[in-house]
Amino acid sequence: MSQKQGPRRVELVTKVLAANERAAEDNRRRLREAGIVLIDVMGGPGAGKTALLEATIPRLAAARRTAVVVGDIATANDGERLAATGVPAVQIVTEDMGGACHLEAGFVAAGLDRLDLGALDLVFVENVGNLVCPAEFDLGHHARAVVLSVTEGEDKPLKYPLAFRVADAVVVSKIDLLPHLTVDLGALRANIRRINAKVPIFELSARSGEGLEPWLDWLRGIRGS
Ligand SMILES: Nc1nc2c(ncn2[C@@H]2O[C@H](COP(=O)(O)OP(=O)(O)OP(=O)(O)O)[C@@H](O)[C@H]2O)c(=O)[nH]1
Ligand SMILES: [Mg+2]
Repeated sequence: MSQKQGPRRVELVTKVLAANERAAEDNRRRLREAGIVLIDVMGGPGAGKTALLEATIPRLAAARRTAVVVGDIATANDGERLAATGVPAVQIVTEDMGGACHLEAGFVAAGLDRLDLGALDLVFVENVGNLVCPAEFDLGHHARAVVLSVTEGEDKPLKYPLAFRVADAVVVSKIDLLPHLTVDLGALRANIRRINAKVPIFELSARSGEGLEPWLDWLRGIRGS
């Protein structure tokens, strides 16, 4: 990049983030007025975000009226999977809006527009599968969880630190696969701790249900603003 482009690019990025911050504040106000908690679920492609929500939503059903806003670059596959849990699910396809590799607060606002907020306590956002960009955008959420599957490698928290730094919880997913892998779970935990010393870590399997209860307890404990 030439020196000429540098400052202009910085200015543009600053404007994009400032516009996002205003939209995030609007979301926060709307959610506060409706008494809704918003939880953003991030993670790389295939980490198990949708599977985690498919396992989580029915188990919270008695305690929380839940809906989901899910972002993908293309397809409504995840929206259809999540709607099958019986809760309202809004699919955001970013290809229709420039192909963003993350959700922005304005996209989430468009998702909230399509929900009956008066009939909800909890909205999950499943962010676009990406361990980098989603972490840069405030959505007006109350908490953020990053999902990392045991097949992705112990070093990922060190290589993609921002997602782990901004996370309020880390879900280590697919632990049912551990007998087939050589992954060092101790090293993975230590790497998460190097980036975020105090973050709660939930090791679980959406497939077998093992380890889900502490994650559900954490979710139940999140309060709105
Ligand atoms: N064995 C096992 N497989 C899982 C588990 N969770 C998810 N998977 C599988 O991992 C693959 C990806 O799962 P998804 O839930 O689609 O992952 P995702 O993070 O939502 O993917 P994107 O939204 O495309 O980024 C699928 O084949 C799932 O069946 C689990 O706990 N155990
Ligand atoms: Mg998904």
